[in-house]
Amino acid sequence: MGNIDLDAKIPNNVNLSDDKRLQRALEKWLPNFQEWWMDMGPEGFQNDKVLLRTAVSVEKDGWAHFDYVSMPDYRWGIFLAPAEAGRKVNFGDHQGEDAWQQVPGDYRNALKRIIVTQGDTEPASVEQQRLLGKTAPSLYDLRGLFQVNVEEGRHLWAMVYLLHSYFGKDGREEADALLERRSGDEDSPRILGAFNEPITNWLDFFCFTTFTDRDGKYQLRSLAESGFDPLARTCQFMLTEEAHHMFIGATGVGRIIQKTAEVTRDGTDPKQAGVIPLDVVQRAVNLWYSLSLDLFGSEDSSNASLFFSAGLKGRDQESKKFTEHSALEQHYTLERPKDGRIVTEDIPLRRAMNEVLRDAYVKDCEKVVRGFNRTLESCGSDYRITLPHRRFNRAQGVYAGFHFSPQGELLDASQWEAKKHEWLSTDEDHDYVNSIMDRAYTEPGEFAPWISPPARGINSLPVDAEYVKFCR
Ligand code: BYC
Ligand code: FE
Ligand code: FE
Repeated sequence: MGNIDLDAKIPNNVNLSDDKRLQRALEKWLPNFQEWWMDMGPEGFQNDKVLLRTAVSVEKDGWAHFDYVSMPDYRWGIFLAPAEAGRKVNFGDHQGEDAWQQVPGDYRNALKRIIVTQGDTEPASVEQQRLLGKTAPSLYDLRGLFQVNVEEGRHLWAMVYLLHSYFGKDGREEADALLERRSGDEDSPRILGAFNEPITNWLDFFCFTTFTDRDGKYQLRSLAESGFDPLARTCQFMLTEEAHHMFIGATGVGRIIQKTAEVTRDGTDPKQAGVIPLDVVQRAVNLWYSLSLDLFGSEDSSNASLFFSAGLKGRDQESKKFTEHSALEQHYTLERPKDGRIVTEDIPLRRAMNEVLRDAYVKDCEKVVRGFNRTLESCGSDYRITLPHRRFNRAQGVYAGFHFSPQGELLDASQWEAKKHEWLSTDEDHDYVNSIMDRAYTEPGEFAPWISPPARGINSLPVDAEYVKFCR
């Protein structure tokens, strides 16, 4: 069960060869995906051999098989976590009923929307990151970027499998549309805000994988609780890969601030030394954290209420962490701006499910930032990275349309205008960062001067291993 049929045209552990219709549909989609990958995937490195992790089984450790592959030959495919016998719907109005193996008719549209929204983010991130290889700080980091990219490509496959398998003709149309929208495109953008923002340098990339991939972790965890069993099993397996994306992000930011702290310990000006000033890092953290908070949707949401009632989308670790799974009687106390101040309001818990999930996310981000500050402390720096308040710079939900400081105080437009360049990445920040990230460092063991080497290499290899072999 756990083994993946790697010889098939589309590697899978869902017995694809037994379902000729589905196999035909996916084989028709495959060349479109390959074309999209060649057009929108990492530019300039498609022939090179990259030390990539590929899934060969979905059992513990089976998905961490390393080999040198060129990215277009990566084993994209369809891997679901093993089925749990007798699984039930574990929350909402259908609690205790058998988990659905087919789409529940009443919720078809809601479910399709969740899957399309999730699916859309995966290719979007590949598009956002497609030029970064040209300024990679090392072979180690180049490999990390490509590992993230191919896995996001595979996550797209995971959602397309669900659309093709369970949603008929309109599912196939949605799957096609996932290859047609483009990140940042004016006429046909990606669905969610953060996935249309440019990622022009490695500071943005590491902040994105720290904060935006972490939104992915929480969205996938809540979908791994779904009463629609194929979605739950798909997301459960995706989560195993997601952890590495966040590792790349958090260690990347950590290595940048480590280098800056070390170089400036004796009072050297960071820009003179060609490293990234810590306030530039702080502004990038503020930007990507607030963009990622928006991805949870509105604090008070009838969609979220429906998703929970219907058993489609649970809370973080719904089955493990909670004892009461109907969420019918409880309330959530929300702070919202009203008449120039913040007032509190109780809303039914089901309507607050986006905010409940965001709470778990915020806690996790706080932990990550404590790690950054331990690094600064151990390098003898007094600087501390902080997370802005969750009201800061929001474009979705009850705080959108207002201005808040990083401490969460309500500001008027002129106060905001006067300060925002201190709080959010500026053009000057980008110009400086882009000016020091002017080429790729591609000799084994070589690192750009603005980042520390990692503590250890990948798959027990040394830091100076040849993680990417160029075939030009
Ligand atoms: N940008 O009730 P509301 C990942 C829309 S990341 C633009 O507030 P709801 C990854 C919303 O669609 C994980 N629009 O929220 C990471 C709705 O539109 P309509 C991605 C937004 O419906 C890195 C309206 O506002 N997964 O995997 O509960 C690399 C009001 O809706 C935004 C998912 O998101 C926004 N930020 O939506 C690669 C899971 N936020 O219907 C990958 C699937 C809200 O009025 N998605 N809107 O036109 C969902 O479950 C939900 O759709 C949301 C919240 C979480 C997005
Ligand atoms: Fe993903
Ligand atoms: Fe990811």
